[in-house]
Amino acid sequence: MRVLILGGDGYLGWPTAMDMANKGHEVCVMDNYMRRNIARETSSEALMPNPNLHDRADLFHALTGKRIKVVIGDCADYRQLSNVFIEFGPESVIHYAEQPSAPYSMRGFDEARFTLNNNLNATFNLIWAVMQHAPDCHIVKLGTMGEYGTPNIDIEEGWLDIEHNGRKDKFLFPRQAGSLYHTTKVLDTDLIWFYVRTHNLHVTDLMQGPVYGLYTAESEADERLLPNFHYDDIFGTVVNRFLVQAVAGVPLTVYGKGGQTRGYLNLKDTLQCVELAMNNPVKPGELRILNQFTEQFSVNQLADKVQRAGNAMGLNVQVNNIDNPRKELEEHYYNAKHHGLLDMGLKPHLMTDDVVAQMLEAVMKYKVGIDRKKIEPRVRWKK
Ligand code: USQ
Repeated sequence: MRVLILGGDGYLGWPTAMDMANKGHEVCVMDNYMRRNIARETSSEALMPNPNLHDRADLFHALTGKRIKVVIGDCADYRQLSNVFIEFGPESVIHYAEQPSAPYSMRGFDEARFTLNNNLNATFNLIWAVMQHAPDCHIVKLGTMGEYGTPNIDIEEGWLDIEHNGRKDKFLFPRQAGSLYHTTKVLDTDLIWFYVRTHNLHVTDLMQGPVYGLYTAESEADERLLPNFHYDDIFGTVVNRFLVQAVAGVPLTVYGKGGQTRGYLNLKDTLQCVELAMNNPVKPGELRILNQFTEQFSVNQLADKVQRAGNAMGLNVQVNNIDNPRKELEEHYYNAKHHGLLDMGLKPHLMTDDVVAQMLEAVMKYKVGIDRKKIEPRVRWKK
């Protein structure tokens, strides 16, 4: 299949590109280096060295004989995206091309406006590029579990059956996000659902929880192929941050009471989920929504896991409940359904003590590069 990966330089985009190319697909990645630029502007660079996309693709070719086509371009610019569609003719497109950081989106007016414009324009342009140049192309779009927020009822997979005044209908599950970034994903969903209803697009929306981990099959074989592994407060997700903190001897930064519960998944499982969605496209006029995570944990449970595994390795891991920079519920009900991907064949890599220990060992190899200034939260939600 010809697979176009938008946001192909990212933490998820690059491993997905290698995985797809290794499985025999013809892969093109498009990226404008937005994350690299924001990381430089905000002193949030990744832990491991990150060769640019051309160099990574050359290295991947030298190691595997397989090619990944690289386009440095901006999906929020319709002309650029349109040209890629015309030249490459994708049969599937995987849409990661968004500003993915909740804290960055809450930093101030410029960052909020950029996140809103970038994310909505990229999605809107993708919809139009598909309609104009590749109407049969299946869109696999990365949504986020954060769109649902933390409601006091069970979270269904995308949709909710409602009975009201004796009549029944099915609607998108209510969304109430906790950051401007997450809100742009809600707006994406509405935009996509509108065009699916009216223009027969076919779309799978993967509602993903926070991802953790460093290695996939390709980077296990050669570490120069590692993804951008962040541990800063802007791009680092909580598990990756805790791993680095444990190795650096910094007490784990549990925000507030630590009862915040989310659905988590291993980077390896993101690849499986995206592949399952791509290989099982939906019919035109259908929006399939799948909740993409494998296990639910509170922040306190995650801290316990990292502390236990770290201490067993002699790291003396401390945990510190610090003032929560975010506005979010710190104790709440959370029960999110996630059957769809399991039914399609997902084989989860769960967060066992061994898995945590392996990740800690991997981070230890890069300990010398840890910059402690990147760890403390620098962005506060206005309360
Ligand atoms: N947290 C801490 N300590 C930290 C960092 C985070 O307690 O040092 C807490 C946060 O307050 C939050 C939870 O851990 O309650 C998860 O935070 P996170 O930074 O790992 O995840 P989040 O900001 O929600 O965003 C990340 C990705 C985003 C993706 C989302 C999935 O950056 O792109 O959409 O995970 S979800 O969280 O399900 O919305």
